[in-house]
Amino acid sequence: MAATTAADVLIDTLIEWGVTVIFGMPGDGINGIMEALRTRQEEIRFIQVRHEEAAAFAAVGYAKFTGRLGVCLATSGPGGIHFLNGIYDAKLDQVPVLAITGLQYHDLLATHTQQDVELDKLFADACAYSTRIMGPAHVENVVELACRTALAYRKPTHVTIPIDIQQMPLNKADRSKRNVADHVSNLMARGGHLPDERELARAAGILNEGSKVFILAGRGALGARDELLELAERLGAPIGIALLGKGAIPDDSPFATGGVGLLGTKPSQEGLKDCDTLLIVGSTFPYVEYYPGPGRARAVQIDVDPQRIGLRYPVEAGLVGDSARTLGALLERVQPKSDRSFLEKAQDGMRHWRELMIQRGTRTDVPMKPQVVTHELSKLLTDDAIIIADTGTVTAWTARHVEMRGRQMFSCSGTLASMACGLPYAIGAAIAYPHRQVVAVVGDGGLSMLMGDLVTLRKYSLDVKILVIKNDGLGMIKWEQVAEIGNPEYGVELEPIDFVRVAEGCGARAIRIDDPAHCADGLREALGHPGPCVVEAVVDRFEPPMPPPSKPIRRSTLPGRFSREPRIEDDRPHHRLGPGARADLRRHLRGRRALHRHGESRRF
Ligand SMILES: Cc1ncc(C[n+]2csc(CCOP(=O)(O)OP(=O)(O)O)c2C)c(N)n1
Ligand SMILES: [Mg+2]
Repeated sequence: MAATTAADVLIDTLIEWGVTVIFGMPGDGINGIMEALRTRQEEIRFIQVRHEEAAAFAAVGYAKFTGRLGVCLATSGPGGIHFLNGIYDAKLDQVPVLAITGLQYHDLLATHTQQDVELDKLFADACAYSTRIMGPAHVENVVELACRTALAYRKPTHVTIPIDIQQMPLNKADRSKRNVADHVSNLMARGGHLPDERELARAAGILNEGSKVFILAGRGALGARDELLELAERLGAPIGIALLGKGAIPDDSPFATGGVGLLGTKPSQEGLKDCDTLLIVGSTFPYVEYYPGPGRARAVQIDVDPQRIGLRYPVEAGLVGDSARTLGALLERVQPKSDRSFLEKAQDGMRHWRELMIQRGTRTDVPMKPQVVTHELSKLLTDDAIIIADTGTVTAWTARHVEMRGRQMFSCSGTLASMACGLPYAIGAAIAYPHRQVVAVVGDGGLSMLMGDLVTLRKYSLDVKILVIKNDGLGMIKWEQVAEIGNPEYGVELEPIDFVRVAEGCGARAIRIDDPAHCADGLREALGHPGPCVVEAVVDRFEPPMPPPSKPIRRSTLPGRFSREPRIEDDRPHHRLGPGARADLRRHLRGRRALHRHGESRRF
């Protein structure tokens, strides 16, 4: 029997940690690891992608939707470098991901040799733990710690291993004297995550004293649906959702006011503005300007991570704990409120908001409005669908028009807000849940970045639907240039791609939709197709994601001169971002102001 190599120990340790899938791309810097994977393919699957960034994003998507460790593998130098965007996505959205890379021959490192990139240093900022393996007897010690660190702190970790060490046999004689064999355990111990009693009492007191309580729920609230709804019922509190928490409660709940922030709803923003008490559950939603002004509301925050308490809003009580358990403990301590007027006002607002969304989502204009596509999609999704949004105006259309229900799950690159995550997240989701509907809503810009991985859908027969909203442009940035800043658009047009032909070339089914009258039929056909399918939805390229600002807009591109008014969708008409957009805006804003830019002022 062949001797056990360092690479064998690496893969065996992952198997002990319950890892069943690795996303990656081979290379000469990881041939030893690939051989260990080949010989263990019954226990651990290697999913080959076409770009290491896609492997990292796929691992993030897999980890987000399963709560398990996502693992990705890349070769030395360029392979590892390609990982970085996905690994930072994991860092910023707090996702357990282990990146494994190859390193040059241990005795040639740092000598300007081929692919000589010290990846442990490169990953040091992104990862909670990043280290290089120094010999076969080092492998288990390091890899088990990398797995535990990622899972315990919900952060990315990284291990890099020189080419030659990968293939070295694990030899007893090579152990240092203190490295006793088998001294580590491949055990993940989980804590109870229950907050301090005094803080609980203080928090309950604050909630009991408040008369207008608003709940802001984020990703940390995803497993706490029943407790959230029960507490909202008891407090007569509306619940607004930070984007990563989409799906924490069903969108048709009487307590739901939908999203918060730029992509959120007016009732959520009004709730945040008018509440006297704010309960933040598992969210550090970063746009501080959407919170109540500091000191305007008394606040309680629940977060599993003590470092994040008080990060965005001055809270009086911080409950460090798991959301479901902590909400359960609060439920035992808060009194029911009989005054429902704050909730009823939010419910009125939501009735109006839902009508507005239906109006926006059922327009019959040609070219088709992008809202029509996500509006129709929402109705056709199964109750356990997994929905992913890429970054751009597509995020807005998905956030507003896809209404969560049942066991549906949602995610996006929330905090890094990276383009191109959509397709690889969907790969990760479909590998984890081959029998669930997986749909990614992506922009033409975002999809074109990692489009090669459409063929990965075919290779592994993944039942993924990619809905590309084709507006021939970087829509979000175009809107920012024209409507937010007031500049002419520049560098944001995209040379059109025929995604139908690209998809077909990659072995996927493809459907084009450009007529709102046939949108539902086209989507139904795509969703009903067993296997990968790309829907190219050709939409109005001039549709902006928001109405124009009521006050300008950022008066200048200089720091510190931005309008601090929180911006949200409302029922004012959208002004097209096409030719004449600036004239439109000029009319809208009635020439009330001059733009000051770099010392000069000009009217627009
Ligand atoms: C990797 C990356 N590059 C650039 C950006 C900046 N950015 C944010 S949204 C956006 C436009 C996205 O265009 P597209 O994917 O076509 O979506 P659309 O806005 O048109 O819906 C850009 C360039 C980003 N967030 N991520
Ligand atoms: Mg676009």
